[in-house]
Amino acid sequence: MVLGRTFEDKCAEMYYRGKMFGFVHLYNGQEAVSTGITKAMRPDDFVCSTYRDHVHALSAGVPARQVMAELFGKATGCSQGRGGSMHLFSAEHNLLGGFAFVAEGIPVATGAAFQSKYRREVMGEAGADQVTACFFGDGASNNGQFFECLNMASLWKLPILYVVENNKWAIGMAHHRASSETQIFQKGKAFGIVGVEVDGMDVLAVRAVAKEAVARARAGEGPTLIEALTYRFRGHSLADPDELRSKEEKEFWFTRDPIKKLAAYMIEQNLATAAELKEIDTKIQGVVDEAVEFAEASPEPDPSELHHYIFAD
Ligand SMILES: Cc1ncc(C[n+]2csc(CCOP(=O)(O)OP(=O)(O)O)c2C)c(N)n1
Ligand SMILES: [Mg+2]
Repeated sequence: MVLGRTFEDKCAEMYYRGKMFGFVHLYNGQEAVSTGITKAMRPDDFVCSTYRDHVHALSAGVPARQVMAELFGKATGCSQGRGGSMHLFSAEHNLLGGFAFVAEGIPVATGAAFQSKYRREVMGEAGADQVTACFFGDGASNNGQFFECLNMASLWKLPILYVVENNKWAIGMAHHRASSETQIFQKGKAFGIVGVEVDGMDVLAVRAVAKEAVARARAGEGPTLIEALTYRFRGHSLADPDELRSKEEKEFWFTRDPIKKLAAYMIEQNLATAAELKEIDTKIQGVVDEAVEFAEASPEPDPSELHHYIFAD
């Protein structure tokens, strides 16, 4: 979580210094969701993200230097400089993307879950028991692809976690103004899918829910719809002046900061001292600073490479 937060703060700094281009959507405030879900999974499981994807990539194990280099458009980036902020991808870390269109990842993740099941049951590959985590927002849950995919995933009992990061807003559209049923997890019922609501500012609560969902998926019992109640601490993107959300609302959620909450819990339970937590901050700051140095020093993609990867080689 500290890596995610520190990385995103550094992104904001680099964006305003003109080091990266296009839209950049930061994840500050939502770290407990990515960490709680992904750390309950295996490294060979699949993760599918949205345009708010930097921290999902980091949680999936993509090194910070590769993510930062991608944001700088450099050849050493995880998408070799072709993707940028919204199109992070790593075959090595089973990160399926990075998608600019709202809800675009949902069918891709559903397909990933389908191939695990198909390889295992039809092709007889015993080791093909990977689970997929599909992250998306409250706004995306009103898109048709969500409903089509829930239907098929339930029908085929696919090994997938649909993780809705309900941060109350879709750009400037408040969730309660856009959704006929504001409790998104309730929508699982219509498809015979287990739906769970969890405090998305509490990493241990998210992890507990994720563990159960992963076990269900791995055992062939099908998908889970997890609604994590969370909040983004910054504007929709770095181009958003964030004038639509009230000061009171923001302040309410700042007090529930998932990193501060876990730190307080760890100190109270004698699991760590303040000095040890400070050491983590210092170490992570070093990782992020090194990622920037790496990105700055890396070469631009070679123009002769431009046509690679447009079609499968
Ligand atoms: C298909 C499509 N429609 C509209 C947009 C413009 N758009 C970008 S982000 C966004 C809001 C999505 O909100 P949500 O799913 O809650 O995710 P969050 O940004 O809150 O993480 C919209 C409407 C888009 N990118 N794709
Ligand atoms: Mg949202």
